Amino acid sequence: MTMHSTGLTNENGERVVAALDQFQIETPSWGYADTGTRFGKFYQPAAAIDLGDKLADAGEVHRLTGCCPSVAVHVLWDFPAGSDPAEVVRLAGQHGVSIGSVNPNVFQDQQYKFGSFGNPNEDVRIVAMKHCRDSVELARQIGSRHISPWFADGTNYPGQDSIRARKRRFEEGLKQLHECLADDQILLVEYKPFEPAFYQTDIADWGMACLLAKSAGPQARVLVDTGHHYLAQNIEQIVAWLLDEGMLGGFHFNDRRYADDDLTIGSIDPYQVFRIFHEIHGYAFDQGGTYPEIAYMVDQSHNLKPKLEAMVQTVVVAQELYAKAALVNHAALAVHQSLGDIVGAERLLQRAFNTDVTEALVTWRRQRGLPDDPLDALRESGYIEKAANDRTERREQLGIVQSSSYA
Ligand code: PSV
Ligand code: MN
Repeated sequence: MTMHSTGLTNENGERVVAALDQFQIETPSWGYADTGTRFGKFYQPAAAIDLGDKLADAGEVHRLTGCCPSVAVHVLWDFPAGSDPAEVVRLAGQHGVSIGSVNPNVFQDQQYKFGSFGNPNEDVRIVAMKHCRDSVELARQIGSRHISPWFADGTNYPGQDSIRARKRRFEEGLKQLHECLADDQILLVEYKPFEPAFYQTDIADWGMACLLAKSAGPQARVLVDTGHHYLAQNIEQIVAWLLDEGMLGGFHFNDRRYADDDLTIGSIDPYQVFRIFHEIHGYAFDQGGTYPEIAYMVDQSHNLKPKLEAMVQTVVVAQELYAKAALVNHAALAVHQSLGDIVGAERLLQRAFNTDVTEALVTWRRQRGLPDDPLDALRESGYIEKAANDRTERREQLGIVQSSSYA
């Protein structure tokens, strides 16, 4: 058997390299800043203070991993009133990254107590629409293709509002928002079964998101946040259905043990992530090797792990699982499936999952001038210590107090 320089067979080595070459992951600006739970925050001296720090950190993650060229931004958090979009683009470029998805924020202000697009009050719906349209315009100005609103809308008690009326308001709102997209922009519709609404969320699952995206228009797709599912839910089945419907727009990667825990991807159930990637590779195989356009994004809250380490770890684990899933032999799988050979079929998945792809990843990185182990390289670089010193000094100068008040 001929061996590839990756330690795998030639065929498998090529599969891994081809898979990694088209797998890019967007990191979120909010993953670099101090975050907490509703009980409080534990501050980190190296946490980003402003967008400049976030872009610098994202640039460092891309420099180490070679696969994170863009950064997701949250409009209210990253573009305070008066900020200059051109300056943000320039700053991102300076750090070797670009601005990726634009996330409007229609959940934070007092006026959104009863929702945004689903709010019974038309005045609030108009304000929410204006903010979303402004976000689309901002995305256009900074050359960003993905508009990624997340709606915290819903109700907390039975009878609080008409579920059907809220659905209609969403249909109407998303249609209107879709109208102002540029030809190359994509509207991502994210769903979540609960929180902060605890009786019903207006876009509670993939089916609702898919219906709304279809009725909004041809440039709307569904965004699968891996943490936004009930525990026993089969996420890869959802992914397979969305792929088949041509409606899978992107992912927010994170892992969870209970609910929307925002833990790092693969930390709890790596086989689940592998199975999701397996569906994507299988779909591409059926399309003659062409991969669908999917925006892979991280959406995690690194409260206890050092933020940069958590981000690099996330990216490396995602690459590893994506590479493992690429090892499934789809032609052989189809034969086992047609014969009803359940054990043979499953063994193909298990063997791929259990294959050590470390050497293959190292080879891929060496060929691109990247460090063999991005996490070790980060730890040895002194970047985190320097950021901690610089940012602590800047906080003092700016009078920023990292108090442990409730978040
Ligand atoms: C909501 O839980 C969510 O997943 C949305 O994507 C938000 O934009 C993000 O988290 C950050 O709060
Ligand atoms: Mn999300």
